Amino acid sequence: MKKFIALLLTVGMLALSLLAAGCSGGKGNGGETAKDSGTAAPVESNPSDTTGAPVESSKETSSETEETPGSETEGEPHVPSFDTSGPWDGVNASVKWYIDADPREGYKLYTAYDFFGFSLMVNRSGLKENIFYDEDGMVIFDTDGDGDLSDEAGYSEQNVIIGDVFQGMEILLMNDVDLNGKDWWPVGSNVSLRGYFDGQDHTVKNFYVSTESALHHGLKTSYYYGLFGALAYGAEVKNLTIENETLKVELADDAKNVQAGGVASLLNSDAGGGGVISNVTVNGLTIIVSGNDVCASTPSIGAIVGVHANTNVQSNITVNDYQLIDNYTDETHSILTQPDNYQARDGKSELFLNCQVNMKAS
Ligand SMILES: [Ca+2]
Repeated sequence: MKKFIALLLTVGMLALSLLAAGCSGGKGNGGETAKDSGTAAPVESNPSDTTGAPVESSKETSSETEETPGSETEGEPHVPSFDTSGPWDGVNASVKWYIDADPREGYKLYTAYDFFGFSLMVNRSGLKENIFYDEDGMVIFDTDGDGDLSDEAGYSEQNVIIGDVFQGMEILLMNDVDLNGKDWWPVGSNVSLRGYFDGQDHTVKNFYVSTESALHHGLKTSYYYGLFGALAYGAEVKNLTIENETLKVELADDAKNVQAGGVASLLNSDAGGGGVISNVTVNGLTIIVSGNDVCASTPSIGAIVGVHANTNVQSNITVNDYQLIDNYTDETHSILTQPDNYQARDGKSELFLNCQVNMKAS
């Protein structure tokens, strides 16, 4: 009888471990599927529904830990896992500004790492992928590419949030940030930003978006090129200076609906409230379009936005030193841009109040 029980236990444990192996394998696969579905169609689903409860609970736990700092001061001084003060490294991100925030005061971005954390939160919201972070609020990435985050430094299963499109919320830029010439993932690449971004007269400088950029950060393909991708549901971008921006639009066989703009790629339709840009200056914008592809639809290129698909007035926007380098050789789909260069299609020039685009002197 004892032998029989021991046998049962062994079989049971074997089954359990098989189940566990199946689960961890499924995690990786599930992630891939989420990425695929994110790219297949524009995701305008219900991110507001998915952003509710877990966000609140994560904030509660973080504020609880803040109220009991006593034990930490007695031990070794805490050394942060990462120095976020300098220019962006093109990889890492912080969400500390989010988990510690009182949303009533707005979400405050202080560093380039915070700014990328903002992009990551919006874009992962579209991908429906969780964001795990360490005790300093640095996002944990799968550095060894095995599809498993639990083997990464600083991982804790409790420290997790889901993405957010910031519907009706204010996001404040508190400093100038240097993106250091790295591959930028436009904020709202596969889902629209819905919040109010106030640059507070600060500058975001030195960034680059190419076909590869989204790939580097977890999305296979993005059709959006700009500091911001799509703005919708009343999203705003205001009081900001952008400096030294390059958009490298390479059109491949599967390219479609490519939209590139110095500030944002797409101001979405009026459904829910469109998107609004005001008081933004771009100093130094180069858009390079290349490729030769009969399958691609016409790429929409504008110095301010690629496509203005709503009836909101955009105001006080200036682009200086704009350069459009056209190496696109598809005879059936030449680049689409309107004579004023503000945009490529849909919006009327009357919807751009007190705006100008100054070409780079050749
Ligand atoms: Ca890993």
